[in-house]
Amino acid sequence: AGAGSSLGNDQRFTGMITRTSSPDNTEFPFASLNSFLTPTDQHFVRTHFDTPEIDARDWRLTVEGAVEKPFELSYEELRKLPSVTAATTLECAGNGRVFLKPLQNGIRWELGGISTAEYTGVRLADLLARAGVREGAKMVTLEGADSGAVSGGPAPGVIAYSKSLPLEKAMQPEVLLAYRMNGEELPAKHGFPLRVVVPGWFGTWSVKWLTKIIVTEGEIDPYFQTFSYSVWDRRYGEPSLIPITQLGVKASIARPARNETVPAGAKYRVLGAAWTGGEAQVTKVEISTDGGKTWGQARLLGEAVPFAWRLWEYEWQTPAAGRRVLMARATDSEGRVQPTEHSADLRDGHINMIIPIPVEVR
Ligand SMILES: Nc1nc2c(c(=O)[nH]1)N[C@H]1C(S)=C(S)[C@@H](COP(=O)(O)O)O[C@H]1N2
Ligand SMILES: [Mo]
Repeated sequence: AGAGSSLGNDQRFTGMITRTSSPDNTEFPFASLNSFLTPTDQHFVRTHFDTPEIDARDWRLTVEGAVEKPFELSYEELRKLPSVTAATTLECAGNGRVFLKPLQNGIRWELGGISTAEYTGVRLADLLARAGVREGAKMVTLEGADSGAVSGGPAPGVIAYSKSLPLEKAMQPEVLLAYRMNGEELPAKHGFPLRVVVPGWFGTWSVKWLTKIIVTEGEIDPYFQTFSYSVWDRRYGEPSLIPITQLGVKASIARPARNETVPAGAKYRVLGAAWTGGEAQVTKVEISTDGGKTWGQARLLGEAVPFAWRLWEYEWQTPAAGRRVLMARATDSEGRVQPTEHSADLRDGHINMIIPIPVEVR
């Protein structure tokens, strides 16, 4: 059950779940979780605009702004640079949104707005070093080739999908510009020819179809990290909007699925995944099969992989017939415990409260 291997039993892939088809937003059916790495064609897809069609021969990546030596790279040049390969879990900030009360606008992800893949690419830090970031620079804007008119509330008209990463995070060795996914060429829907992978932070930072890297001396928080993908921060008293960054500590139950019927008086293998943000590791997953009254400990499978989910299992001796509610709760190496309730300050993203899974024992 470690990296790459399959859990072998109870495979139940029933097809991807289309949330919207134009633009393409597709959910991984989480109940079919069966391996550490999500097969590429089962990886969830989150797009805000139409998927751009890019011919790798015409595509260029430019590095510009507050740098000593701006430059551009072709796809071929890029692939000749030293590369690294690492598994990363991407989670959409809206994963689990359908379980928020009251129901929120936005894509109604259930549990499968999350997947794990192995990415190969160059370190963003290497390209920034080559360009020579100027003293005092603060942010690194990553711009995708996709654009469109955003709607709903104050809207700036037609904009590209872009994120501005603090320089400090951009320089971390785990942040990649990836051109391969699970050992194959990056598919169009996941950002061909090149995407950013920002491990430990919500998927929104991992800009697909990357064409521009712009270093700025000023601090900026563009549309996709203020109007959306932001949370209320009350550190200094007044609520102010700040971009979401690190994933929350979270365990999700894959099997049984919601409202599944499980046999009474039998051994049932409860299975799921758990993950957390930044550099932390999941240290514990607890399971309740009685709606949160009592908790037992799940077994963590495989080995801890930095910036990736950890699969877990729990053997449940099922009771006599009746309704039961299962819950999973993760704890991480920084002592953070998955909350029971969603904080309203986290708005409709950054969803990591415990999600009860009702089942029918029969
Ligand atoms: N250019 C671009 N990059 C993007 C997006 C987008 O709409 N355009 N969506 C982001 C969001 S919100 C998420 S969760 C991840 C999803 O990556 P995936 O589609 O490969 O799963 O891509 C991010 N990168
Ligand atoms: Mo997302």
